[in-house]
Amino acid sequence: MTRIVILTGAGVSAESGLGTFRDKGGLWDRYDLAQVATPEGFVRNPALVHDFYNARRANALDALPNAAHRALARLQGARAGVTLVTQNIDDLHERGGAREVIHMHGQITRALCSVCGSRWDAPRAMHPRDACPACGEPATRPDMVWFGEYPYHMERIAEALAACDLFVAIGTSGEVYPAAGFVEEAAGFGAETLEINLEPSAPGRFDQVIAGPASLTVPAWVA
Ligand code: BJW
Repeated sequence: MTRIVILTGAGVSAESGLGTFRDKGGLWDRYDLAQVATPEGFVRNPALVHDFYNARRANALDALPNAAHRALARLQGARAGVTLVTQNIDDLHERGGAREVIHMHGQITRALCSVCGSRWDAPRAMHPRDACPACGEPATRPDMVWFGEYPYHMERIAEALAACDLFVAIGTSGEVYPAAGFVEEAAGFGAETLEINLEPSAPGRFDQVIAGPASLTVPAWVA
């Protein structure tokens, strides 16, 4: 059995209408990431951060999975040994039919209490004074990983990287760690590596590259 780890990024959801971060006109051109995607920014101005994520939650819930999400789900359904790790906080892999997705940067549809650590399904809009259903503290935040925070499920991902025969990165710029280091980690354990992206993110970093829009390249690769 060939064991495959697939890492997806914002590019896989771009053709579903969800903006990427670092492309021209992307989210970080329009918002200051220090204000909206760090724990310090949330402490300074929780209303601003909730507004940012409320708008993105609405967009994510209205978006539909595209052919790339569906193709990855088909691959995972058709064979054993496919670990799908996403940096995306949308649920388009699940709605595209994937049976198991590791959300290393959290999920926009979930809420987290920063006092007691409880998690629950987020309402469509969240507000700074929302009380935690478990402890009652008005300390709720979107359940996601901001800069300076420790990504989720790292032990499980490390195990999959160490055991895989093929590592595939799809639609990610490879600028944000620790995800950006997965290719070297997998290669260090002997895996072949493949990048599928609009354009190669870092020439020479992967053994092979397939360039083009994910909605075309991913179904063609999976077929
Ligand atoms: C298409 C396409 C189409 C477009 N088809 N493709 C040095 C070493 C190690 C760490 C650091 C370091 N210096 C600083 C750090 C820390 C920091 C970091 O990496 N900073 C860098 C900017 C340098 N990292 C952290 O703080 C992380 N935590 C951490 O490191 O903890 C310590 C630790 C160390 C070691 C092990 C374990 C832990 C946390 C990072 C959290 C990132 N959070 C965000 C926000 C989440 C919530 C939200 O969504 O708002 O996650 S930032 C943002 O970037 C989001 C994304 O998941 C992430 C990655 O972006 P992605 O997906 O790659 O998108 P883009 O826009 O960058 O790229 C899109 C790509 O798609 C492009 O390549 C396009 O070409 C392509 N594309 N259309 C195919 N149609």
